[in-house]
Amino acid sequence: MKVVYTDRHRGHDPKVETYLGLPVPACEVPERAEVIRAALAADGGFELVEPTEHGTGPILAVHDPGLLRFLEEAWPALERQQIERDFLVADTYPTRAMFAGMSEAVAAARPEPEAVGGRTGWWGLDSSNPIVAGTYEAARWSVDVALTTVDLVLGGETAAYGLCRPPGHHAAAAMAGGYCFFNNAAIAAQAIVAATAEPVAILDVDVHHGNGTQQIFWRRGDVLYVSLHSDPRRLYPFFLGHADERGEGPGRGANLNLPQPRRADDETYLAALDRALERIADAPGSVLVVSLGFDTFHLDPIGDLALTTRGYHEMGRRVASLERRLVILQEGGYHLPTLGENARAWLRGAAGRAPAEAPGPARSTIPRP
Ligand code: OKP
Ligand code: ZN
Repeated sequence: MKVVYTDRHRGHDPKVETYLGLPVPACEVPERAEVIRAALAADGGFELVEPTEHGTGPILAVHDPGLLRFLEEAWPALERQQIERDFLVADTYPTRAMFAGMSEAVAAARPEPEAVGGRTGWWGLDSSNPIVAGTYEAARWSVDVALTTVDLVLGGETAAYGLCRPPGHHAAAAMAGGYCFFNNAAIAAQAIVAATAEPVAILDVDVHHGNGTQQIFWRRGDVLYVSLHSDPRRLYPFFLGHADERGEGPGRGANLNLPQPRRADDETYLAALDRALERIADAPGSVLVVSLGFDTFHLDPIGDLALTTRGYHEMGRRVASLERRLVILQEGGYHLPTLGENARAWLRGAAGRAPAEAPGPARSTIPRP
């Protein structure tokens, strides 16, 4: 299987994020992509390819031009104002209650602030999403990784994997958040629709609900979004991801959320996955975009489910059994010691290969006659 990877993600290198206002070591770090790349390179069954540049057109097909402009300008604006710091995080957000009672027209006409602090809140969801000097460039390349993966699959590959970093599924049309700046999977899905005029499905198996992907395609009937995730009553992004969110207008019924119970294991999770796959099999289209997260792992520092490496192999196998072409894009997963093996297991399953270590009792090494 081809793996799209570039080292240009490394400039997005936050050392800290804030958790409830206090600095903590950053979770979404360059080493994530490096351990996955190393595990896949060592496997021998994967071929690494560099992404090609796709420009801003496919981004603007999904995102507000203001978000792109803000992300491009944020760091230079800080430098111009000689605000000395390693990372930028908002502290003031346009929370909906601030506008309560005002007509939609008045609320919608409030202008974007000029100060970079105000703009960061305007275009952001949460304060645990640091922007650093290299964020914009890395986020742009992450989109190019996704679009190059699309090119490979539309060019004839049955499946390809884009090692996107930073991830994307929390980014809405006009909002960054949750370690995400541009929505790689949404941009990829839109590019597939544009190139093939076929409907597309997105399966999101990150532990967090992909609120951004849901928002972008909420009123679209041609892009089905199906997500398994920890119940938002317990986990980020807290305000979306409930089972009763089903899409509206032409998108009515084209959004399926399957919130999972705390510590859900392989068996529980795979049963829910089968429901997700049945829904996708019922929908037209020949390409499936997978938002792939490994923060469902039992040791993940920020997730609360309990999947295992064997579970990932089985998940990959079941997703491939749909017999759709697969554009597999990396989202979260933060337990660095196992991230590489988990990605390897999932992708081997998707490629129809056996798990890396044979299950059951060790086979005899005595040569047979
Ligand atoms: C991104 B992806 C922990 C705060 C976590 C944001 C989580 C974003 C996850 N200190 N807040 O879906 O893996
Ligand atoms: Zn996640």
